Amino acid sequence: MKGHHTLGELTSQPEAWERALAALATAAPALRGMLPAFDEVILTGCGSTYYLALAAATTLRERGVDARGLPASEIWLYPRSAYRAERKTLLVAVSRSGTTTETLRAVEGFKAHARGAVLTLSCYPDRPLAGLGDVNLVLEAGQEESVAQTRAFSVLYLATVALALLGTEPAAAGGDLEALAPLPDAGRRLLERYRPLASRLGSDPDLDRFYFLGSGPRYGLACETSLKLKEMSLSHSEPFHFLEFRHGPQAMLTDTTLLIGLVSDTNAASERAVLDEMAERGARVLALAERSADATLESGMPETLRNVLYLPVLQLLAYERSLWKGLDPDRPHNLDAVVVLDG
Ligand code: F1P
Repeated sequence: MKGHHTLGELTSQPEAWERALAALATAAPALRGMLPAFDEVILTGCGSTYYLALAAATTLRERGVDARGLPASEIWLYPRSAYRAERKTLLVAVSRSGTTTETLRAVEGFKAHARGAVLTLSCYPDRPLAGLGDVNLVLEAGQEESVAQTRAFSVLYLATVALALLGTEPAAAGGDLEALAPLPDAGRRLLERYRPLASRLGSDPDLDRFYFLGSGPRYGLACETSLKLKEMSLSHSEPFHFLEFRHGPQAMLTDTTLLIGLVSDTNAASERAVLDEMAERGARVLALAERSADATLESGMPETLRNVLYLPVLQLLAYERSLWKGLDPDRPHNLDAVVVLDG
């Protein structure tokens, strides 16, 4: 059956999050208080895991950590612009497969030339990346058969939220993984409640382009969910920071556009204003927010901890669009699960 693996991986995310949270609780002593020892944290990956790095870096910055997200290829090929040897840096390398060439090369180069340490986040214990770090976290709950990441992404992203919670100074708010415990139930509810909405929009013949808007940590998630739509359904899809959409991209707006907003609490008014304005110009809108939206998260959790909940409905949208176009979500056109470079 087309999309069999993707659907299974996508819908089993709440159980995978439960397993991941248990694994992270076991790993907590290695992460607790880890970050203040470093001048800077650089997070890296490729494709989905690069977008994860962007989202995670912003979450860390929100908690007072000097953090950046970079594609692994930039760290490998442009080390002088990526990090400074005199700064004590933590490199957090993220990869589902643990075998992506650029990520392995980035870590090897960093270990040879930088001052600091490496934390790896991956899903398979026997793959090369899982042996390269000073601390290696393997989240087996993220393993998957499909090419496009869904469950792996959310599980690895959760690991970075745990790092933000545990790794910052004890004085910082939160501080414990208990705060993440409501996520699996909230995820279950979202998957059940919004499957029909995702299916309706996914099979809507009057849509031909999709723009994903997200700010703060949600920009990385907008990039990832936009990538899902591209990979699985070969649709025209782009991510933007919310207010950036007015600065050019809105020229592309048509009445066949679906504008998808990952709306925050903090800046809800400014973000909703963009969606409303574009709706007036003819776009269709899908807003996701904690409350009062087309899809509501209803987590009752602090904003920085609940961002993973924006993912399931949008992953479902990509899956449904792919099926509607007669494609196989498990096997995107022209893509392999891992990019391994020769030489
Ligand atoms: C990263 C990745 C995937 C993408 C593609 C190629 O892999 O870029 O995100 O979907 O199929 O590989 P990984 O390093 O996280 O395993």
